[in-house]
Formats: sequence, structure tokens, C-alpha cells
Amino acid sequence: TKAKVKVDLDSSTGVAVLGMESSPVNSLSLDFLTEFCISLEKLEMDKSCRGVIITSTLPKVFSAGLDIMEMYGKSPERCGEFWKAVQEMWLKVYGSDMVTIAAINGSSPAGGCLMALACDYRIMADNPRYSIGLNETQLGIVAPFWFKDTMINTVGNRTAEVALQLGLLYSAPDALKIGLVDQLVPQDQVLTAAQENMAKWLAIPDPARQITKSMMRKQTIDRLLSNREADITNFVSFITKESIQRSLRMYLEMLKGRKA
Ligand code: CO8
Repeated sequence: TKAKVKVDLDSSTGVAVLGMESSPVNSLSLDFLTEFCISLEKLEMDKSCRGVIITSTLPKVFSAGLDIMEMYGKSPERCGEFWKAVQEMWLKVYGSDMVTIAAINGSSPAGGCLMALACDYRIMADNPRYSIGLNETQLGIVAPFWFKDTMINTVGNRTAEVALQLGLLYSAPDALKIGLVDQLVPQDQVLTAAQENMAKWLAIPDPARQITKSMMRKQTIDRLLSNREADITNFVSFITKESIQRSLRMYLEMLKGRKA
């Protein structure tokens, strides 16, 4: 099967570009998440790599978030395995010792937004068609506490409260306004801007930056680590409920129907 992640490490700068290329929309399936985590782990272990830029190689979409097909009509065991992989992705990105920059060159709803939020810095293409946010409630599902925590850590409590309840998807300019992203640049400059910004982070001695990052994020990470099994049980019992399955089916039909 075709690789879903493309890694390009420049050993002269110590910066890797991790391109997500799981057509059509980089949805986070179990296979995708497994490959993504292995790639990130390899970079983490590689002493020559100090920073990673996460981006999409597909047009229009950064990541469509969790693969809805992984949550629809699946066995509890499979749902549990899937959820563990979602946790792992967040733990690896949010807790990375490397500098992580999201080069958001397309829409980034729900789990896609979570992945971007887990990075140290976010640069988004200034394109009015792209949106980003935690829109879970619009699907009739609830963003787990660690999605919520990551959002609060980024935009603050009040903004997160409104954003999460209404399941708001923000346009790029609105996302900049609330601090959900840090910088907007024209579409064709997203990667260059990410490289330029990366240089600023890499000018700081690694140990000082890493300890500071850990100081800021450790509490949030520990909250999931100490509740990991309960969080899986909670997800599985929630997602396999008949009413939730019905909501997901309606959402899927809406997605498919939009095209015609
Ligand atoms: N999962 C699976 N398939 C998807 C997904 C997805 N998340 N998103 C899109 N697709 C499919 C579409 O159905 C379509 O399939 P087909 O070609 O068979 O009709 C194909 O991908 C292409 O999609 P579009 O035609 O819609 O492509 P566009 O370029 O027009 O739009 C978007 C791209 C903006 C990404 C759009 O597809 C979209 O909005 N997708 C839905 C995104 C979304 O709402 N994701 C939420 C997932 S839930 C989540 O991530 C967190 C859940 C937390 C769980 C908590 C439970 C307790």
C-alpha cells in the first residue's frame, strides 16, 4: 500500500518536513495514525533532527480530522485500538522535544485542528475557503477533555468555551484573531514562512527551550497519561451508542450529498 506520510529531512538545517499524503483528505485512520507516529518517533530519535514542519501534500485540505469510517459500524475492540492511536498522535506531537510547526495549507477541522494545536506554532494559508476549529458538537459528538485542554491552552478559557459548545469552524482571518493560528501568509508561502519561523526557534539552545516547553505542557499531558484507559473506555462506550451512530451516519450522508 502507498505511504501516507512523506518525510524529508534536511540534515544541514536539522529540519524535517513531514507531509501528509493520504488522499483524498488526510483523514486520520488507524493506518494513517500508525504511520504518522512511527515517522515522528524516528525523527525524535534522530539526533540530527531538531525541528519538524507538519503539512499536507494535498490541495485544499490539511487534515479532515478523525476518519469517520473508523468510528462508524466498528467493533468496540477496534474502536478502542483506534482511540489509543489518536491519543498516541497527540501525546507524541504535544510532548515532542523537537520544535513543531504546523504549516496549515488547507482546511483543518476537528482532529486536524487538534494536530495543529499540538504544535508549537501555526502558520495558515490566507485563503477564505479554508477553515479550522473543533467542530465536534456539530457532528453530535463531544471533544474529549484533552482536546478541550489543548484548545484552552491556546486561545484561553472564554474563547474555548464558545468555540467548543458551538463547534465553531473559523475562517483563516478569524482563527488569527482569536489566536488559534499565529500567522497568515499567502498560500504559496506557507512552507517558506514555516522554514523562516523555524530558524527563530532553532536559534534558542535546545535544552532551555525543551525544559520550558515541558514546564508549559506537562500538566496537560499528565492528565491524559493518568486517565488513558478510562478515556478509551469512555470513547468506546460513547461512540458505539446507537444514537451517536445515527448522528454519525447522518453526518456522513450530509458529507457525501454536498457534492452532487
Ligand atoms: N472521515 C472520513 N471520510 C471523510 C472525512 C472524514 N473526516 N472527511 C471527508 N471525507 C470523505 C468525504 O465523505 C468524501 O468522500 P467521497 O469522495 O466518497 O464522497 C471525500 O472524503 C472528499 O471529501 P469532500 O468532497 O468533502 O472534500 P472537500 O475538499 O470538499 O472538503 C473537508 C474537505 C473540508 C475536509 C470536508 O470533507 C469536511 O468538512 N470533512 C468533514 C470533517 C469533519 O467534520 N471531521 C470531523 C471528524 S471527528 C474528529 O476529528 C474528532 C472526533 C473526536 C471524537 C470524540 C468522541 C467521543
